[in-house]
Amino acid sequence: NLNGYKDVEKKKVVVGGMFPVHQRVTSTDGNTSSVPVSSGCEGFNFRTFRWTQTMLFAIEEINLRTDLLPKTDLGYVIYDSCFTISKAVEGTLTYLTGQDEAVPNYRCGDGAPLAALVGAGGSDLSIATARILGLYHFPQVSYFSSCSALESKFQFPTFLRTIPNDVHQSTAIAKLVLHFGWTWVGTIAADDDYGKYGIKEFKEQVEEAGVCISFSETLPKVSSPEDIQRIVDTVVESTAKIIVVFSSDVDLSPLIVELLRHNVTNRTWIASEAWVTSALINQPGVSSVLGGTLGFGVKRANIPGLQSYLLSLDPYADSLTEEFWETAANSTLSRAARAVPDGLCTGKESLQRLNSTYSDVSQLRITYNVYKAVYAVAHALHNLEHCVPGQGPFNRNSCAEITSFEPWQLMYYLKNVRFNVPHTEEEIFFNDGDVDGYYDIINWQVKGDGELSYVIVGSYNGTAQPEARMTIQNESIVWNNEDVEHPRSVCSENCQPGTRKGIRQGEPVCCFDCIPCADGEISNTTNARECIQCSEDYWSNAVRDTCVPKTIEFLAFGEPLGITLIVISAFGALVTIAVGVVFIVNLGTPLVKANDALLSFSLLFSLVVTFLCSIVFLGEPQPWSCMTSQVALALGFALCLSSIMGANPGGNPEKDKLTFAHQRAIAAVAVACTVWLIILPPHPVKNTAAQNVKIILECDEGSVVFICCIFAYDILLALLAFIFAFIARKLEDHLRYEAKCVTFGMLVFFIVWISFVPAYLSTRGKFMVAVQIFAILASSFGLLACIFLPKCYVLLVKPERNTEEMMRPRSKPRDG
Ligand code: TCR
Repeated sequence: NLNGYKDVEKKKVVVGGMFPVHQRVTSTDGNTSSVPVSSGCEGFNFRTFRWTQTMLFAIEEINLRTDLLPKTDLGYVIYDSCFTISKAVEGTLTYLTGQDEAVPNYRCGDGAPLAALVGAGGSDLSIATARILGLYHFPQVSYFSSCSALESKFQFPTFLRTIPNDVHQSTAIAKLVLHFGWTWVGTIAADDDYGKYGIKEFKEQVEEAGVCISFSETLPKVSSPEDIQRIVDTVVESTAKIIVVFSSDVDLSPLIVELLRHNVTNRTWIASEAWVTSALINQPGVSSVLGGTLGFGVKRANIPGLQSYLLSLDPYADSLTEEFWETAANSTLSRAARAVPDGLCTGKESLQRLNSTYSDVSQLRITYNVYKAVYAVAHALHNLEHCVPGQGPFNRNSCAEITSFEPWQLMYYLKNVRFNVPHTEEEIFFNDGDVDGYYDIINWQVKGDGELSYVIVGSYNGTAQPEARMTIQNESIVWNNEDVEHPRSVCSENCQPGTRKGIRQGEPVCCFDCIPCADGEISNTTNARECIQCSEDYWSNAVRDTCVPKTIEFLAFGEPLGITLIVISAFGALVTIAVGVVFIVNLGTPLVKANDALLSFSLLFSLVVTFLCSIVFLGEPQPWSCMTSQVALALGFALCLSSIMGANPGGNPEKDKLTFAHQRAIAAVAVACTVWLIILPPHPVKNTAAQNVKIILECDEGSVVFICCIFAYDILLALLAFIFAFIARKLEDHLRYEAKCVTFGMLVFFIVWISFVPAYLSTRGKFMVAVQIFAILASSFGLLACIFLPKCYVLLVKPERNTEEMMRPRSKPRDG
């Protein structure tokens, strides 16, 4: 007996039910000249009809039980909310007042109390009905209004539900997105509270974690082709590969149809609970678009006996079953099932064949929630009935009567109900009107025949510790491409070390350019915001991900150039010494006598000094070597040039004065140098500025002015020596030859040092030192060769020319 009582003696209680059996209301013609009538509904939904039947099944089951409400029978009255707020409100008012005679199923006229309303459908419907029911403190138990807005007990004091609050689901989706590292996602929300609140919550959670939303679209309630087309375009244009959809299947299906038409593949869809196992979406052929979808489904259960109950439906029971039968068999039910002409059905058609959505009990999720809701009401009524008088919860420990209780009294029991659901042993209780947030993670996998099957690949438990909430088996997920790897969805790829993020003006933070670090700057992490400047002695490597020590540069003794220079200068020094030896051996001979021997030796000594001081320029600069090198060079040249000047032939009358002057000058230079060394000593420095990648070790000369002065003095001496020699050129024979040699030697000296300046200025680092040494060596060799080579030639090869006579002044040149 579906809609009555089994036993007349039993007490009666009526449970209300509200289900969106139809998908929409029929549009009215807008005619205001006739009496308005409540609009009809259209679009019969088999899935929600199954829920309706499940409620009846549960009520029947409870009525048959002897342990639950043994002395009371449950009746029911069911309203169709047609997925529309106005219909839901209309139904609620009808239910509360009991006035409408046209209500099918059951008319509550015989004084049986109304227990609670199971319903009313989507969250926006429940929000509307809960406000009215709240006014009367009338309990409402919803099986699928999951919107987080309904959690406010202040606004909805008598609202309870057997579906988890969407806060859990939004958190779960956010966790899933973060789990796979997707930072660029699109969202699509239904234009109702469910979609809007769900997506809002999701966005808040992921944006906190740095995920960017590529696009946010809203699915219209009354779908227009333009709106759908716009959304399809957005999806196609966006680079986001992950799209989160918070919508009921009814609202989503037009979009899926259009996506199929445009063959929009290679996207991964994240399904909210409302469409994750929907047969309305999972039509043949959608696998190319929706294969690999991941979604969250509420707890699933098997309800034994439900399928046979569903299949044994009596087509003639009421107007809904009739309509169901007709829609399912696509024919008109003939009341007189005798003769069956074409287009009529008999009610004997096999339901199993007719419609699978209705009788498919493989994914009982919302259905199971309906079942739980009815049981929750029954248990609350049971507790109410079995209240021990004098120990009741109400005023003065009184109890409520099952035949005449007030809605708020039942509300008390419903709030505190705690029971195990038959067949599953799941324990149900309400915590502030909500149940625990437990979800299965469901993956849509394409089977061999192109059909999609739902595979559970993990779960989410909102009551667990934050780290342990989500378990997911990555390996068992099948994605929408052939890849084993999970898809990637980022706006810009990570910036590798060596680059930094460059913001794109006016775009989300997840979209950026990677800009290489500048010279001397590095970044050693991925997605660095700034490059870091290397410290002073360090420089960036080629890929700019580490600072490497700058190479230290100086002209070392060991390297080929250093060795060459040492060899040459040592050779020069040895030759000079050899010349000195030759002079000592021939000390008494006219030639040596003719040239002031002392001056010759001081000249030779100064040349040895200059040769050797070039070695001091080599090697890593040390305080002592910096001090010695320049001073020794300056003094060496000063001595050398003044000797040449003093040795000037020609019997200059001023010669003695000159010699005296230059001795004092040398002494002055020596004193000046000492002062210099004490006050502003040259010292080694690291030159990091000249070249980025190198540290050049060099000598800081202390005072540039001073060094210039000393060398200027050398140049002055050189000029004087040159001028004297040039004048002496016109003198007697052998002196003329001598003077020519000196002139030539000085010329070499000038040429070397003049060409030294540009060469020195155009080189860097250790080659500067090399150039300097070359100049020293070249000028020293030049002087040595020009001044001493002819004399040594005479002394060693042509000793016969080494006579007094040859040395004596003559009036005429000997040879042309
Ligand atoms: N809560 C949604 C509506 C909804 C739904 C569904 C609609 C849920 N699950 C399955 C159709 C089929 C979950 C709401 O509005 O609260």
